[in-house]
Amino acid sequence: MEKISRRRFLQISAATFGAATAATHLNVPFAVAATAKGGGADVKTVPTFCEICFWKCSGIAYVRDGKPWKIEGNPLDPLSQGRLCPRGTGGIGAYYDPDRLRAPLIRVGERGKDEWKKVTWDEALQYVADKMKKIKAEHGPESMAMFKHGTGARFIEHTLRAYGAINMAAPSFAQCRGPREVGFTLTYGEGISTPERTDIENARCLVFIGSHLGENMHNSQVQELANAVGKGATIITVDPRFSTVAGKSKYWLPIKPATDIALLLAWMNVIVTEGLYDKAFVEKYGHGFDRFAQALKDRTPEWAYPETGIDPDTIRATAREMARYRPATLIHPGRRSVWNGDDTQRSRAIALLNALMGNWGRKGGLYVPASMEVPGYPMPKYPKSTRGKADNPGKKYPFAEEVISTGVRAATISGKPYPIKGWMVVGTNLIQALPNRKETIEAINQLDLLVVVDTVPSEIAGWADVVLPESIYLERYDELMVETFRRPFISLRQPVVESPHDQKPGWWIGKKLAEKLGLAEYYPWKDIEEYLNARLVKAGLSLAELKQKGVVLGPQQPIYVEDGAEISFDTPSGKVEFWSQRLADAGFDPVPKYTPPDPNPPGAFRLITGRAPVHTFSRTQSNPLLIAAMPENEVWVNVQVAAKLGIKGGDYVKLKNQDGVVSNRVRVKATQRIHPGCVYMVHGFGTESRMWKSAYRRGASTAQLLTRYKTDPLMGGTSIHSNFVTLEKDA
Ligand SMILES: Nc1nc2c(c(=O)[nH]1)N[C@H]1C(S)=C(S)[C@@H](COP(=O)(O)OP(=O)(O)OC[C@H]3O[C@@H](n4cnc5c(=O)[nH]c(N)nc54)[C@H](O)[C@@H]3O)O[C@H]1N2
Ligand SMILES: Nc1nc2c(c(=O)[nH]1)N[C@H]1C(S)=C(S)[C@@H](COP(=O)(O)OP(=O)(O)OC[C@H]3O[C@@H](n4cnc5c(=O)[nH]c(N)nc54)[C@H](O)[C@@H]3O)O[C@H]1N2
Ligand code: SF4
Ligand SMILES: [Mo]
Repeated sequence: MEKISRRRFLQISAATFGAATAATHLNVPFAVAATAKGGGADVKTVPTFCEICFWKCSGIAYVRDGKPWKIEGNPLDPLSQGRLCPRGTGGIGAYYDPDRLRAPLIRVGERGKDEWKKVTWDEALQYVADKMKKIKAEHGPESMAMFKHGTGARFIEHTLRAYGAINMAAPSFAQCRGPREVGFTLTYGEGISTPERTDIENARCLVFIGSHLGENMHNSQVQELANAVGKGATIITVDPRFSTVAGKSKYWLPIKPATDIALLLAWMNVIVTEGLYDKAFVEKYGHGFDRFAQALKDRTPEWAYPETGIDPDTIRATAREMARYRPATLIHPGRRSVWNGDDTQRSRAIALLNALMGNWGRKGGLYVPASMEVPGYPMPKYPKSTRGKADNPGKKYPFAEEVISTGVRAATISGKPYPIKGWMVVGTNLIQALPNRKETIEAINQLDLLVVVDTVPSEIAGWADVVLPESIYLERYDELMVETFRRPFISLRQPVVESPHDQKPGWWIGKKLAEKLGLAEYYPWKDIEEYLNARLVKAGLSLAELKQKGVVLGPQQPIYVEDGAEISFDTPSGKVEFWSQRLADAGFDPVPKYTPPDPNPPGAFRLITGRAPVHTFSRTQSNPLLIAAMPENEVWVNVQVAAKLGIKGGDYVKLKNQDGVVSNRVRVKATQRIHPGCVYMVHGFGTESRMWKSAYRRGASTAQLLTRYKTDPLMGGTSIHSNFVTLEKDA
């Protein structure tokens, strides 16, 4: 393995722009793929899209003497606009990761004990297929479940659906954006989707209530935020922590954690009672506004003050500031909306505050996204199941619109409504992603088969029966990327280099597994290139063109009402539901209500979490370029609190939660920048997987301390901010 130090990486980044041969493509945007000589080396450029997170920016990878050298944004790409985020730039490090899985593994010892034998792909897939056939024969195909995140899961999921599986869950619903999608759908009849339909760039007033752009590095949004700041937009940030975006704000509201609904209700109270809302919008499109206004009557800033710690004058001033710029005022809907278990109602309050601004479909608000039409490949139909999904029996969570990952886990533990005996896990590290590890391990112990498809020996891989090493994104084709955004576009992931060992792409794994299961008819194409080309030809394009450019734009469509975008609301009333009959019928509050959070136990702090600009959860923990930039996380502690505890910045502590779970040691950041009632850590660190050598026990894990969680009664989302910790100095 070639070793790259951070210093060398930075030198490379600085030197590249001067390399004339490499840079010419910037002026010739229709030929981004090229080969040339640069500084005595063979340099080839290959466009492809990133997988260091799920934003999927397109970049141009440079290959020098057959090795990945660097990657830059593809200027044709509306997501990256020619610039990647720091994680995307460091994505090259995934190729050089010393801990990469190199060959398929089958467990020989006890589960979780790291005793493995290296096997061939044929042996590994035969083993998986035999076990899957047995599960199907004994329990039915529904007893094989899947957990997934990311593009590589596409074809493995296809094989599982062909086999008859129906329980496919992504933690990115119940542990991430689920409450937001459901809260907005209940209000507007549709969600915010990915990439978010937020017109940050054109907003004149931006409100961040818990979302922390600048640390949350979703590339397009960070660039848009910088432009909005440059144009003088007013920024209001509500966060118990002085986040990066708080530093760009006119107002920082250091809210007491878990009291956001009180603030949102008070803001709406001011806007309604002072008549500051968009009356024309509400009259034309609003449903149940009078009952909504009635429900808010007593939710004054004076009422919210003792709950939130935000003084009434600030609440009024910020409410008026929002109203002043409407409809170009955007209350960012956030993304990881699972905080306290009442999150769908909080998200609905955010949806309603946006509605008062009349910003739906408006410039600087929530635009109407556009996408390309790319027909699918004709394929045999999947078998129909007569059994319902296992995650949400009796529709206990009536508004869950996707499979609840923790629901599949619960069904695996209980065997109800029917046994779940196999898990196929692709691109998600369930030990870090799901709350309460004990339950995850209890479920794993019920399984006859646990297959993990990963690129590194993550924690979940350590629990597997079979580990399948996937090629990293720079080494493979994947499904085409067709998403909704400001501008319709399509982008291609293609191999930049070959896999260094015996890793294989997801499409190959899916196809070979289907063959072993007797499901070859679900792969009527010879190889992935044939599949991709067939789809592209139907859209009037070709694989050759995409390979060359990486990204093709579709015709501009109107995304604002001003320019002729259509707006309609797919709700029961056909309008924006200020008052929701659906919620009332299901026994929930038709207008969001506030319930005070559980008080901190004496001497304990609420543990809250978020993102660091140079890491993506646990997926970058052994990327040598990114760990050089940030080797471990820190725990943020209010400086006065630290002084009282006799702790200084730079000290190492261990966190102990209310159930006695103790974390790895973690360094203290003593700062004014955090509310005294909570401590903050970036999520993803502190892995317990010994095989994952360069990640092992660096920093502390928020997930390990997440033993208690509340489940959102509307959609089954699980709260992430509901644990309390004390701090103990590490000897
Ligand atoms: N660099 C980087 N960027 C990422 C990711 C990554 O791993 N790395 N992951 C991506 C993904 S999948 C997601 S879902 C998003 C998540 O990113 P966002 O949706 O932007 O943020 P959250 O993680 O929900 O919220 C974290 C913020 O909420 C604050 N907070 C905590 N408790 C409270 C509270 O009670 N009230 C308020 N008002 N604020 C509170 C925290 O201090 C922190 O600043 O980030 C995405 N972007
Ligand atoms: N405590 C706590 N829990 C959380 C969160 C939190 O902030 N705190 N955040 C929540 C959120 S917002 C989300 S979206 C989820 C995210 O949860 P996950 O998607 O599980 O996130 P990661 O931990 O990054 O795990 C990704 C796994 O995919 C592997 N991987 C990376 N690239 C590839 C690839 O190309 N192919 C394959 N096959 N595997 C790959 C990585 O090695 C890693 O094991 O977690 C949720 N859970
Ligand atoms: S936001 Fe960053 S990590 Fe995510 S896809 Fe874009 S460049 Fe890659
Ligand atoms: Mo997420």
